[in-house]
Amino acid sequence: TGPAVHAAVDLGASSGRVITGRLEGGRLHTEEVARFPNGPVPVPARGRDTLYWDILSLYSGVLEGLRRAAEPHGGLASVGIDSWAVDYGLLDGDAALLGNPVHYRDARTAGAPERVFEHLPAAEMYAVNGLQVQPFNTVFQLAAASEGGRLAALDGDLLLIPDLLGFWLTGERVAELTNASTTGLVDVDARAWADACLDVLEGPFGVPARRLLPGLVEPGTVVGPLLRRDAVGAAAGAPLVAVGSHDTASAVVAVPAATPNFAYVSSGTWSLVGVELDAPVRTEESRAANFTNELGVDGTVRYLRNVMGLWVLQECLRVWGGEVDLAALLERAAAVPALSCVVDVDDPRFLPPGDMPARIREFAAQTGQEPPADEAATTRCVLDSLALAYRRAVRQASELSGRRVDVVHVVGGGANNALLCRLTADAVGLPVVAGPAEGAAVGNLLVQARAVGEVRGGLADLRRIVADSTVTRRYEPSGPAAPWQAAERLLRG
Ligand code: LFR
Repeated sequence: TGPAVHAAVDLGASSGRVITGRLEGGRLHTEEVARFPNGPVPVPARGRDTLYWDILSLYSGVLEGLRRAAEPHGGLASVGIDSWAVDYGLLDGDAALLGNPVHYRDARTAGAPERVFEHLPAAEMYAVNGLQVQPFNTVFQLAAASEGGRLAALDGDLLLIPDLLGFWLTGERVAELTNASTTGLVDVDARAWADACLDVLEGPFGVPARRLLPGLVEPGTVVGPLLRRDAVGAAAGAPLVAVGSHDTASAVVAVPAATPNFAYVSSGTWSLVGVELDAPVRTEESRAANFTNELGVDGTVRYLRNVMGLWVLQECLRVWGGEVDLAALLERAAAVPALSCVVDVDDPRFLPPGDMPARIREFAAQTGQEPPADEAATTRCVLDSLALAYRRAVRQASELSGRRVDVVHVVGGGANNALLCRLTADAVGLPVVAGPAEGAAVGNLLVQARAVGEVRGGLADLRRIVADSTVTRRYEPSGPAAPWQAAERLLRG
């Protein structure tokens, strides 16, 4: 028999992938066996559209990917699923899916945080869950969804996206902890559901949270074997491992760092920028800077901030139409003078889908800047602005946590964007090490391999495997800091 083959299901906001991995001689060899599109689906409703995820199409893509992954090997050693965070499906008492999961970019959460804070003030909530305030945190989505007592009678389950797919594959209901920590309903010290937050949902908002939420499991837990040979083919019988099911948690496992003094940018649709800690930081300064303490693999804390990420560029490309050649566009963007125009990518106007080039022009006009003249200049504006946001987030993460940072690791699809990596090194003033580009899948695979006993050790050991298996690219900082400081002052005053 050949080496054991594991399969990672990694669902991102713009595509889903099934990637196999096998360990040989201390190296992880990966292969993409399936890729399927994903994205927000606006559906007309009274008043305004609702944005959904097409969960059934994702489920079909997962099934087909698992069949393909298993077939040549006559089976799989294990399977793990990770995805974006916060979103969920609701099941009724017969475990039937109740409606399509709503996309976190849907407008239903407008005003929801403020309504929740009337019952549990933001500072008190942060003391418990350590979480940044994003309007789409599950706790706020549930408060919005419950309007008019709509969820009060519900007697079933609430499952986050990877746990929902895992339930369909195994019949087992769990809440994996790294992803659950993004709901706003987890006590960051106890790594358990947080009574104070559940009470608010159950009282004023009438959401029967304790009835709906399954038991929490730490990443690395074996959930159960895949059922349904008719659906998953030769993958049937393989154990499903609850990996770091939040994609960012898996991506941070795959940072090929050799020391603790690193920052990371997990760069995909979002850019998650921060450091890895042993314990949460919940100072008032941290809360004011909207830094989050998400839970990581092996008892770690992912201390980070969400930066709007390549989403802004993805939406530009969508608006410009299908014919844009990204490589050529990036080449032209590289020739545009640096920092000609910058925007605050974290401005809420960039969160919903829409005409990003127009929003960028509007932002430029409001801040007294010359708006970008064409597609290349707009692209350069987005990349300069992202690098500027990374500079701020890396520095703040280091200052607020006291963790020294000597190097910035970029993992995820953005590791392939050489211009963005170079700008990041310049903006932060530190070396950037880019890769692996499939960070979440790599972290997913290694946590599986360890759970089924194929590798041993802690995060440092897993990271050595990543380093030995990845061709990384290094970017040294060049140029003065002054233009970046000036751009920062322009945005922040
Ligand atoms: C990245 C990510 C972020 C989370 C956002 C929304 O893919 O998981 O960590 O804040 O998506 O779920």
